[in-house]
Amino acid sequence: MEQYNPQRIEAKWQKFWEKKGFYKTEDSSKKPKKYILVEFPYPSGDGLHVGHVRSYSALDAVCRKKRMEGFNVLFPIGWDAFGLPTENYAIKNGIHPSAATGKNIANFKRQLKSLGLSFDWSREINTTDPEYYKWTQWIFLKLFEKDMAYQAEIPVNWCPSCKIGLANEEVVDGACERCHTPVGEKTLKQWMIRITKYADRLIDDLKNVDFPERVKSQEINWIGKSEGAEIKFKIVIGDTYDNLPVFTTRPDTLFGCTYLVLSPEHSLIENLKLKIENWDEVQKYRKEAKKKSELERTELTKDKTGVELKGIKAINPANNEEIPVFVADYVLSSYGTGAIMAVPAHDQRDFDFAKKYNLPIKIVVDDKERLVDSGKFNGMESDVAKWEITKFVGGKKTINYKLRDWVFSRQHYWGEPIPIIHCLKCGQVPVPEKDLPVELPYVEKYQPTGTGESPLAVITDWVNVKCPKCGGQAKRETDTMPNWAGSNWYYLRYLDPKNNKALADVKKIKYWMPLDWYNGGMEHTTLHLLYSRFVYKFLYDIGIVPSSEPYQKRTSHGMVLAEDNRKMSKSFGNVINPDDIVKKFGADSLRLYEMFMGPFDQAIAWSTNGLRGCYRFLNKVWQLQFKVKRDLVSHLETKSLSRLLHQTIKKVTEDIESLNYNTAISALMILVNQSDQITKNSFEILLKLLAPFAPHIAEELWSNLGNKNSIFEESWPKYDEKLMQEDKINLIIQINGKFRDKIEVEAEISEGEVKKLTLNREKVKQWVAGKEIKKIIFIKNKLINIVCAE
Ligand code: ANZ
Ligand code: ZN
Repeated sequence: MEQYNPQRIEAKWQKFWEKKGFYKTEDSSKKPKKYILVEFPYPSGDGLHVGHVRSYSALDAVCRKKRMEGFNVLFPIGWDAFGLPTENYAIKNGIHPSAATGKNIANFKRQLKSLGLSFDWSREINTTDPEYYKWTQWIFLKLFEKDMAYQAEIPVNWCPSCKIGLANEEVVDGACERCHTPVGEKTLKQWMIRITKYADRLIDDLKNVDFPERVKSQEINWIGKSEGAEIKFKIVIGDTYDNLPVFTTRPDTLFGCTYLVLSPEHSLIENLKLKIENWDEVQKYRKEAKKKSELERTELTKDKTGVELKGIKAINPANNEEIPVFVADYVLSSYGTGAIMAVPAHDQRDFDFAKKYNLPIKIVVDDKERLVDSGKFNGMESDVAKWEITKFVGGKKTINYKLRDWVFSRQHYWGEPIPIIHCLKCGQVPVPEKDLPVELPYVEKYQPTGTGESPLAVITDWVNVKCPKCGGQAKRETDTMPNWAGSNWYYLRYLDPKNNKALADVKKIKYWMPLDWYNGGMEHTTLHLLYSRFVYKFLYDIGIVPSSEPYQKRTSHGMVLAEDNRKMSKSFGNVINPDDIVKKFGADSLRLYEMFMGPFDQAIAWSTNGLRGCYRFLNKVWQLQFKVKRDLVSHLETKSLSRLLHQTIKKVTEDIESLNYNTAISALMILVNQSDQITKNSFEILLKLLAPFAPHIAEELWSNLGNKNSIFEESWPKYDEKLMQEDKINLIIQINGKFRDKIEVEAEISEGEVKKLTLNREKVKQWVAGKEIKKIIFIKNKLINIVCAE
């Protein structure tokens, strides 16, 4: 008997599927459509990770099943290839980023193909291809045209190691998302995108999509909408006055405000320079604050520091009391108005500060949420008092967001050039659409300069151009886009990857969008996911796409950790390379194992034993082909096996939809273990259920059964509710031969089970209490008789 040999069968079927063009997808069809997507990989020098395999195998299983269920399925793949990792890799290895990208893509492609994933390779895209980024630039021009892109001199997060400005989303726990170096600050002229204009819609439209709750809440918290009031305080400077607005979410506590705080960057401080009596001290404090990151400053547990502005006072508008004004770094310049009314009795940070500097602490809301010590508002509910007090002092209701406009320029070589020309006479001039793409010039030196200028700035014959408007001397913008730019809209390009008139044809967009299912990493929730939802809304507003949300359903896979429970990392030497696994065990075992390893959305440590278990299981399926009773007709198959078969169909069908791959596979394992005598028909069903997870072996065994077509041209098995049901019978319980009770049990129940059930029944316990049981007589499907000593 032939042994299971994945190396012999896998390449063969991969070629077969490719030659038949099974995964080429039509852009119109009588079948209902399903657009299923996995986040496209970044082709790094490290090659494919087993984490990629987890996501891709899972969604591949969904696609294969959906095709068998009669859907027109689109399952594309491509490369998200601009950005720092490739640039760093290129610098380190002394090859050009474009050559490095080509090399890495070739490797990734070979690896993905060796897994037998059912991607439609004819739609492959690459974000670094000028024909692709032409449209990334085109979207930028549209944003610019609608005043959604602008330049501003702002302090940005600066990674001293990557020598690059970072968006807030790219700073994780105060460190660079890529290299984990603590982030500093640098003031640079930056391109910004007004994502904040879409803040409300980005929150509200989450109601209409099927995303995991944790994804929704992360996005909502990141956007950080907070409703409050802007209240003006009078600042007394000798005998003149100025006005200072503060943002507060608790105007109801205004009577409890005992001092004001300005952020060190607040412009009022500079304006009061001549009036502040302790200017040197203030100035020194402000310099110190500059060195700290936002995270260090806002840390709740940190020691609060500050300096009073001597010679300056403020007037609390609620009670006209004079209060001191401080500068303190726990107030940020980038939020609200950059100044706060401090209420130490009701705000922890203010409390800590007041304790330290001996400032009055005045309670104004009691534990029943009613106002006290607040003049005519005493006794009012705080929720009502909020807006009443705001009105009383002439404040206005305002909404603030944590979300900032998106820093959209990078001072690096390996990115899409921003298609803007700077002209002394005309200012910022968009590159005319007909001149797109603005191609990235091929240069020998692409190291970051570290000065805050892009390496493109020194390529004078690229930089110096004629102004498209006036024809005068002008310069190209030399910053490039962040590595999130290309992934903002890539799912649209798959619909029409060769189109050179538009980012994609309108009919195709109408047919395929919105996407039905999008799987990707949790770590992209407030980055790519948020950015691409925003860009899609913008495209909707300018009439390019038919709906305002791109993804109907989002799921996220958990990480695959190393066998030692740590993150896989070269430095720990614990990385599992999918190539090695495919070589040794075959792609089917790898895929099956990654689906079986545990709940899909949870982080799971790699287990070589688990992998071996899956390999053994596939061997068992292989052996089963020799046990198939070709002449056994189905109604002679044992009833219990056919019942189990139908139960398994139901389980696998439902579990694939709900991401419960591990339980689907264990159901298949149980079925195989019970299938010692199996009819050809039942074995075929079993193979169809296995096919989404282990497509190669399923196809091979299917063809060994004499089938001429592909198993993937078959339709998905249906279960029969009637056949699934356990037969129930009424069993009679006798004590010493007399009828005493009856019990409903499954027909095939064993003697042991019945004994247990019977002896546990209250009635039976009463009858046999205190008596010795001599023997038990069991007649299958009829009765159980307990014989006791009288
Ligand atoms: C008085 C007050 C009393 C406050 C109270 C809170 C509790 P969220 O919910 O995050 O929007 N705040 C305003 N601007 C700030 C800034 N630039 N830097 C640091 N803190 C700032 O928080 C809003 C609250 O954070 C505001 O309401 C303000 O303190 C503070 F019992 O005003 B509150
Ligand atoms: Zn000009």
